[in-house]
Amino acid sequence: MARAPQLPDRRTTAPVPYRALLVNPFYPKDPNASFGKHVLTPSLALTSIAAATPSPWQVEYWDENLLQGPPPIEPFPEVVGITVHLTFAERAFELARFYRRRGAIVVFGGLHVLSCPDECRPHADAIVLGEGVRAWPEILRDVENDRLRPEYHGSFREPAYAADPPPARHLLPRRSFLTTTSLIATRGCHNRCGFCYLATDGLKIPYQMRAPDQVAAEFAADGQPYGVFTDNNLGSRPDYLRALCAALRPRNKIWSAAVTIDVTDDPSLVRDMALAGCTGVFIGFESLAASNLDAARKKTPRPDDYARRVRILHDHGIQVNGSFVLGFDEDGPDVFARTVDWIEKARLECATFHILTPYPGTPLFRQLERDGRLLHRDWSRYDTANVVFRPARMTVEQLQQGYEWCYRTLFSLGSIWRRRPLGWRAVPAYVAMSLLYKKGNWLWPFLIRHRLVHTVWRPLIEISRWRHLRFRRRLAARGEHAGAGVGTCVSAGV
Ligand code: B12
Ligand code: SF4
Repeated sequence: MARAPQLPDRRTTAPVPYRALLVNPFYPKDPNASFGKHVLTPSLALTSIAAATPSPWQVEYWDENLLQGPPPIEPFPEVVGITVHLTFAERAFELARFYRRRGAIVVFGGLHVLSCPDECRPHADAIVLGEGVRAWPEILRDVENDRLRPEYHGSFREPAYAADPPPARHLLPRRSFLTTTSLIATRGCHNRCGFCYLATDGLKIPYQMRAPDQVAAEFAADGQPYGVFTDNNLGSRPDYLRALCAALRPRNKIWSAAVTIDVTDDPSLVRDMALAGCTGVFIGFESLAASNLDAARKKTPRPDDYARRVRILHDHGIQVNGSFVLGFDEDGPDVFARTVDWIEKARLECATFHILTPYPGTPLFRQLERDGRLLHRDWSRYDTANVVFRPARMTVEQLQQGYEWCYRTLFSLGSIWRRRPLGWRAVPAYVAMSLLYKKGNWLWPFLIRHRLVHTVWRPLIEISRWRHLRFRRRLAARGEHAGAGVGTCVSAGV
């Protein structure tokens, strides 16, 4: 899970006209966290643009992280589209060199192209800054007519977003993911936290929403029992979330989504979510210190109210995967034990930890650069698992070791047990899922390589869905407090 597949050293045939290949490059996996999260659900970056491919182009999809080797060279593609994030930019450049040298046209898109265009430009024949669904068909037409431009711009403000075609999920290898139903209903967020990629210079994403019925239909069309919303914040507009829930409810599916904790402002909204099939939420708590949240300009309820709000979600059968950022300026060496202790007391079923990471182009990056606190610009280590700046109130080593300690402690059998759901019926599924997800890093490479991910995970999902439907009937019949703890235990999120 640490090394990219080797590229073949063979002669290739001439590029086949109208043949396009889309590649998600390899990135090394953090051994402290679960390898399972990388095969939970795919990114929508490439399936979204694939859906806009004009005829007679044929498109193939390759995700190097599924451990099936390097991307294909037969038939040799005329165009190779690569998504580029900062952590795997170097691998993207290597792939680009490989395909360009053999005659393919390479196109880059993705977050890193937007934040560091000058770095990406020399490695590709064309780069796309921003939204790609409208640029992709234009690029292919320009290739056909031999008038490819070096740069294309896509606006995330495009009102046509609501009418985008559904992502081409049929291209995905279904057995390789827990679910191929990654969904996206909205983009943007009402917050603009200083450390978030949404605060990147030049990235303007107004909160936009797709028609609830259209999203629900997409969910049904993929035929899977479980869907994961990849939205930055599905709860930014409570009225919209409520309408989406109304559209999802008759489908009898289960799903998870990233939301901010203020979704609990109105417990009736949480109830609607539960009745619509929500079994898990991914919540960026970020920090238990209000001063850190203020410094990041995150508009959020106070940390001393977090536990009560978590209980509202639990009371509605929704499991909570909390995301915590370590290394804010107010964090001293006591932050690790304090955070893990709180997570156990609040009985969060799952949590992810992230070392504060200044993404290029964000206010946080500018501030740390100005203060001379950046340690290097090796983007491959800007993956929230490595310390890349000098922390204010501890040493680099303390932050690194504290981060690793948090994962070790939270993934221990003792902690898994201490955080079990209060309702005893939910405990067996929770324990099974936790062991697979948190203690299975020795097993995941085998499951991924042999495409057994879906087969192994699916029965647990089916049990969760079946239990959820029973719970939901009780919830609908009895009002708000029907019981606790039926979630899928793996909530959306990174
Ligand atoms: C699904 C997801 C994952 C999945 C799959 C990741 C993968 N690379 O395969 C999993 C769970 C495995 C994952 C893991 C991680 N992720 Co992640 N993930 C996401 C998430 C939630 C959704 C991505 C998505 O589907 N977006 C929707 C698509 C449609 O938007 P898009 O990617 O921007 O693509 C559009 C354009 O950029 C453009 N485009 C993109 N590629 C291309 C290519 C071409 C050729 C063209 C023409 C256009 C084009 O067109 C697309 C359509 O408009 C995003 C948050 C988000 N909502 O975007 C975070 C996000 C991308 N992840 C992030 C991070 C940090 C990680 C981790 C490092 C976290 C961690 N510590 O574990 C890991 C490791 C991954 C890595 N090393 O890069 C950050 C990246 C920050 C940054 N500045 O790079 C994000 C933005 C989350 C965040 N809020 O910070 N992730
Ligand atoms: S609330 Fe989350 S998604 Fe929204 S800006 Fe802050 S970190 Fe980003």
